[in-house]
Amino acid sequence: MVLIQDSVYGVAQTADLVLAASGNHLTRNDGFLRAWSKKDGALVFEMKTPNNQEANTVAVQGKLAAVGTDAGGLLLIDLATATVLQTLQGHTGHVLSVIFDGNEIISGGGAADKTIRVWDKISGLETLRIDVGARVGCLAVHEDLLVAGLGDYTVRVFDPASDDPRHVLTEATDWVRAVAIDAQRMVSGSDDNKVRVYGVPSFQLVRVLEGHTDWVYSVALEGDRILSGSNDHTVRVWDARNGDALHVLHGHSDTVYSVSFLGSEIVSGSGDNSVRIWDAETGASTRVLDGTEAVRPIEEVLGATATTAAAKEALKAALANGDPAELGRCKLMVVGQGAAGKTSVVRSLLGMKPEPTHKSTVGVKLTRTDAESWEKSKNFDSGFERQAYRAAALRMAVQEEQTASEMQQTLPRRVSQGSFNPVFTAEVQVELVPEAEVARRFDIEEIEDMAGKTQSGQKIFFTIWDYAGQEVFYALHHIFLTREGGVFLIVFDMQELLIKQDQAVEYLSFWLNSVKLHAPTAPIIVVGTHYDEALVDANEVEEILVENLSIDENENIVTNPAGELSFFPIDNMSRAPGHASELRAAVEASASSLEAVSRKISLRWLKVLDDLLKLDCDHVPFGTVQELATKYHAGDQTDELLSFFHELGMLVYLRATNTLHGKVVLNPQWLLDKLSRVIADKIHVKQMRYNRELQNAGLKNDFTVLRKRGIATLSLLKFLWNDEEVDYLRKFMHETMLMSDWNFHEKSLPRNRQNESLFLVSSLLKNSRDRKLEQDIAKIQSGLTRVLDFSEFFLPDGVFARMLSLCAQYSGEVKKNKRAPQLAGDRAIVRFGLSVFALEQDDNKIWVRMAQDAHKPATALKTLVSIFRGARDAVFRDLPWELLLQSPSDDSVLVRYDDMADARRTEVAEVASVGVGNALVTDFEPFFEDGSLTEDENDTGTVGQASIPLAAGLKYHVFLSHPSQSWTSCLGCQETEGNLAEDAMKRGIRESKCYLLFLSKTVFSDAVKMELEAALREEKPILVVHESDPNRPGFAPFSAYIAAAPASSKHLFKENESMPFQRRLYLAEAFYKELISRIKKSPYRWGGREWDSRVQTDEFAQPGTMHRMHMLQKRLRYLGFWVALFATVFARSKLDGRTSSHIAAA
Ligand SMILES: Nc1nc2c(ncn2[C@@H]2O[C@H](COP(=O)(O)OP(=O)(O)OP(=O)(O)O)[C@@H](O)[C@H]2O)c(=O)[nH]1
Ligand SMILES: [Mg+2]
Repeated sequence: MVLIQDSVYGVAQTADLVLAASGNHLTRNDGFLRAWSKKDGALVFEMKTPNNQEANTVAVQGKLAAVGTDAGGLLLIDLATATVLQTLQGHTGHVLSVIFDGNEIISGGGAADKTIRVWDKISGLETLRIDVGARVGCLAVHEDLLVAGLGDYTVRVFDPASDDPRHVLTEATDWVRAVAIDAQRMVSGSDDNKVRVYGVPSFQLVRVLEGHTDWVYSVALEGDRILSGSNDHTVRVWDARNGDALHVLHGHSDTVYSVSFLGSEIVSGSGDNSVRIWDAETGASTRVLDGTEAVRPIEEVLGATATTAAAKEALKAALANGDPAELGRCKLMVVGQGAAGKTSVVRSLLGMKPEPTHKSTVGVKLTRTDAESWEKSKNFDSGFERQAYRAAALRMAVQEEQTASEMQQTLPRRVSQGSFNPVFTAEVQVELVPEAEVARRFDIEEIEDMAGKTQSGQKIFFTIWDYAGQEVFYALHHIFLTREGGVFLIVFDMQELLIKQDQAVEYLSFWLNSVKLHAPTAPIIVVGTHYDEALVDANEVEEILVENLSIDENENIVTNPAGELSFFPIDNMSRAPGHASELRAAVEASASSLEAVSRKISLRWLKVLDDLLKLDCDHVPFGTVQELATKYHAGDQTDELLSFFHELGMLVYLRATNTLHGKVVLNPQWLLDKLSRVIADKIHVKQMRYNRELQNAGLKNDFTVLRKRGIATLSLLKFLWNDEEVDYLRKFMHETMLMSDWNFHEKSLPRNRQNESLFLVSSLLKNSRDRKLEQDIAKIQSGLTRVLDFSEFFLPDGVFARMLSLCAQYSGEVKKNKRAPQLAGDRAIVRFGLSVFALEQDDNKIWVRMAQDAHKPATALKTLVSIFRGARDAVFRDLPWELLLQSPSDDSVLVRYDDMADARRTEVAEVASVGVGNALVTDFEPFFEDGSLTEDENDTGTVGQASIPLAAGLKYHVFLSHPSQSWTSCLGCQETEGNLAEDAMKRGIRESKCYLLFLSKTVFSDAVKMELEAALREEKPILVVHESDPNRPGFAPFSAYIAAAPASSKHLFKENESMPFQRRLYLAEAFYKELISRIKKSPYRWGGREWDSRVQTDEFAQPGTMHRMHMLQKRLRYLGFWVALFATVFARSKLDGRTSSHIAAA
């Protein structure tokens, strides 16, 4: 027990307890909540505020206390166990007032916050926020009326119907610091020294009580008595019926900040650091409490704790509602140069003994741990049971007094407009665990045990991703460095930094940039290893880091309080038990600061994860997860829950394309191991090269070709992947642009394998040491030259390799004049048919030089820029870059593309060049022969149209559904407004061969529903195309389309039958190719004819990386029709109609 040394700002009472919240304005760090037994005045509870802020206000409900502190702190405390049940986060400044209202907590913020917030007690979620625009001095509630006394001199009365006050009372002439309300009256106290009494529910002023000689800080109501406490050091008791002053209570020697009235007992708290209890009848002070009283356990006052039956009920309710749980998981990503000591740092964190020999990590190594003990955890579980216990214990603590039936009703009902927590909806009760299993699976006693351990901010489990440092693995980074759920450790060898400063600094800079690019807000902890080396001086290292990398200015970097450093020096060879303790503490603190880590999720999500992990598979189809989620009424959240678990490093779920999205990798290590069998560096390759099995399989030569030239045979891939999921892994690598088709003759293959599929793994290409390639590049007489300039930030590893990959793919698809590209890691010569060009990377620039005699150079360049955008998007969207044009008349002049486009638009003659001086606009005309370059995604180019006759009675090939913004922009249709009149729409559909629907987020408007019905009635074939880019505004997960589709046509929407659309010039033709091949494979016969050989498929056939299609509900007559359809669509045909458009035959 400690003497109260600070002002008592808030008091509250129950029949048994008196509570006081205190703090110190001067020290600002001494907040306490205390409670005394009323019976004998014993001190039964004492808790320092966990955030070290002064406690301004307290409310009590049974065994629960709510405390508002400075700096936005609002805490729900279980008095019985002295634990913080919930930390309610949201207020931005001091919390000045708090009250309980049934299952809700209502709080008011001070001048920096000016809001009233309503919180759900169980979930801890904010369910309503009212912005009142003034300091909220005090709150009171009676039935459905909420009263707030404000700093703008008003009292406002709210009801649940609206955020707008029902009454605004303006009688006070200064701050209103106090309000109280019951069925008959509402009382306010203000800085004009007056207490005002209003009638309820009229809120008419009844009388003004005068007597206080200074500000009125607090008021209370009990029956016909009014109580007020003031800055004049007195407490006054008034008769509410006539306004008579009954008692003036003298005793406090400083401001009375707070009063409470219950039965015949008055409690007051004062700036004289004491709490007084008074007899309301006599006005006598019966007890003075100052914190020095004898101490007794609170159980003696509160009585027995909950029963097993209550625990069971609480568990059932928590499961049924899918109560919120804090997952408490974090992804710890360890990166840095090869042999920097990354794995050793992980070992230090885990308390493992030093490993003096370097066993280089392959790919990425995952370790799971919990932070409390920093021990490797053997069993990786979802934490579902633990979280269910916690939720149940929380419910028990929060809801003891309520009956089980009420418990089911406690989830937020009033989620307001802004819906702060969209994931958490529990209108439907779900049996997460069957009744019979509950008893078997859960140990009810655990809940009772847990009652005291339900603090928020529990221990955190880490999934440690130890990345290999060798450069070839960087290609994997964009896939596995995640944005929100993780902390980064950038590890470097301090000795290396001191010896080879330039190189080490360059590496560190690369890593800092990479992390900034992939996770712009993630905490970064920089770790310097080899602290044991004699040469190493941490201050010298710090100086180098500050000087060369301005490491001290990077706000994401966690500073090391010991020695005031921007990094954490460590000796990984140390056997001292605590040698990593500072690092551990920094990791834990950074993790708990992450929103994703403390985010509350539903137990339903956890149950989905739990079921998935129980399957004990390396991977499952997305559909499996969807089914599970649907079972637990979270089907519409499948995508979100998977993305969340992905961010926290628990599984791998990528959404960029259908293949990626179609499989959820539950064991990331499985995927990482498979990938790093192909993308391996030379240390690991050595072991493989002499592998018996490889020789026995006759693949030694294949392996050499892969290592030397990045070309893999299918047999080799099968061997490396152990014949497991070869198709998926191939597609995975394709779609993450790690691999592309290699459609060229390979002479090193034996004759009997000449037809085998080949692939290019461009990240294995080494920088050129090939004189021949250099000479060949030099020989190219360059025509148009364009530069992709990244010098504003940096050019991450992998962009160039991906460009090569895509170029090789595209080049292999062109039939005419096909020749294999000549490739190296930093330069290449590629042919797109008759166009030859050179690609070169130097520093932060990529140079693209078309040969002078290139066929259609402007078109080829345009395709290349589109390819680059594809590569950049795969690596990182926000990567800044600029497109420069080299003057055809003077090699030394570079001009920004945007400047040039502007100049042409505004018809000026000259434009500033990147260096000095001006350039003539007309010189650059050859670059603009094929239109604009800036956004190929709005301009998918032109494809020759097939002339396909239409049957009699038909006027159009396609009726294009209500064109959405995204659809029209990608097709280049003109924007249309309004709807077609119903009969025009019906006529249009009747006169069209088919109906085409492009799915985007808000597709199912009434107009589209009508069209769809009309098309169904007319038995028109319906073709569905969907937005496939999750980063576009029109994107929605497929489940959302299905959910939104009208019942009559739901059966049409199956993901595997819709064709994904990608907005890339170089992919446009692949779209047709896929379409045609699907139709070829289709079981339908076309009007009795087989595939119409007259259609020149080659014209359209550009094998692509993707695409599934089709959605043919009805038979189609002619294949040619489809060709025409897409030819027409992509040819930006004249569209006719308003919202709905008909695309005429060519
Ligand atoms: N003396 C000393 N040696 C260290 C320290 N940290 C790591 N080493 C040694 O440095 C070598 C490389 O350490 P690793 O932890 O395997 O390096 P890594 O960064 O994981 O390497 P890759 O996985 O290949 O990228 C090993 O031989 C370690 O024993 C240290 O603090 N002091
Ligand atoms: Mg390692």
